[in-house]
Amino acid sequence: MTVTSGFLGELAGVRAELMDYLTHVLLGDALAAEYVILHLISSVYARRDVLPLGKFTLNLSGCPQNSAFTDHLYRAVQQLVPSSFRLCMSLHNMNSLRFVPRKDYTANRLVSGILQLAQNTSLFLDETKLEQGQLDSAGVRNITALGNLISWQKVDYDFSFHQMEFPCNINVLIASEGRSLLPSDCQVHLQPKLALPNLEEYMNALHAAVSPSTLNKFRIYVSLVRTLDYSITEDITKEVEEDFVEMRKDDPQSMSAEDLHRMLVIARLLSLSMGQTTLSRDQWMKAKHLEVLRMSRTEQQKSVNGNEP
Ligand SMILES: *[C@@H]1O[C@H](CO)[C@@H](O)[C@H](O)[C@H]1NC(C)=O
Ligand SMILES: *[C@@H]1O[C@H](CO)[C@@H](O)[C@H](O)[C@H]1NC(C)=O
Ligand SMILES: CC(=O)N[C@H]1CO[C@H](CO)[C@@H](O)[C@@H]1O
Repeated sequence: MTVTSGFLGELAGVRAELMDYLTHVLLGDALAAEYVILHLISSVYARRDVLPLGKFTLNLSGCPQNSAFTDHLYRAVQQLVPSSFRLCMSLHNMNSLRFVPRKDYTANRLVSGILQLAQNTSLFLDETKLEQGQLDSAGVRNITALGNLISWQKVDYDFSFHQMEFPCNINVLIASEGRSLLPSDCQVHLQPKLALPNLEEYMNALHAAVSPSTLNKFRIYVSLVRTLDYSITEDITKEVEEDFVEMRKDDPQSMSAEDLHRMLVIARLLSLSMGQTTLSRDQWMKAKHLEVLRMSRTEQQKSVNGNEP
């Protein structure tokens, strides 16, 4: 207990160091680093009917294609969490790998599938490896299974005559270049701030510069804040509601109920990332600010893509 309370005192400092490290891994993009931290500390903490609460699937779009960038990003994630799995979403993989475990009645055993992952595994989906071509019907079923994992945090094991549903708690990080085949809770478009002559050298130097004891602090930080309980007071709920009405006053289109829901998820994760177990006015404002920055990027991106021939 003393270890934990001692660590809580250090938490802000560790978070700042982790921010700095991830910003470097993300080629100087601090906003993307913020969202990756929120993603890493997310966890399904309850289910309301079938809806899992607490998950935060992140679509990191704008990742350079034909580059080792995603290899290095995965390497960083892998070092921060207890278990992780990387799936390259090539057409070949999606058409030929078995995603969902299936009961083989002849051999009388369960044939394993990719999505049979241990609880709390971080799943890294690399869509930058997606080439032009056709998904066959098995591939489409596989993508559907992946979509179900992301949206409902469950895998339906295939017992031929029936399916058995296995709830899971898997953080999914999608690295995409442009279009994505999968649903997500939030999309942040990467804006590299560095022009890199040599990615390999830069990343190797970066990984080498982080000491094992620093990495260990990062790991403790991520696992610890993931388990914190969170609640929101009536006063702040009221303030958030008033704020929502205010934001929609001038332009109701600018903010949907879904946007509000996402902002509350972000405010929750942001508070937890600071070791705060209840929402403060300050964190609510910060969450709103992050979202404004993120959405303005998405808008920019839309207009860039819209201008393409
Ligand atoms: C992921 O980001 C890309 C790039 O903006 C976008 O085209 C795609 O629809 C996104 N996927 C989802 C469902 O968020
Ligand atoms: C998964 O993570 C949650 C939250 O961090 C934790 O409460 C739970 O014990 C973990 N489960 C396993 C099997 O590690
Ligand atoms: C849900 C599922 O696993 N669907 C298919 C994924 O692809 C393999 C290999 O082609 C098929 O056997 C599965 O039926």
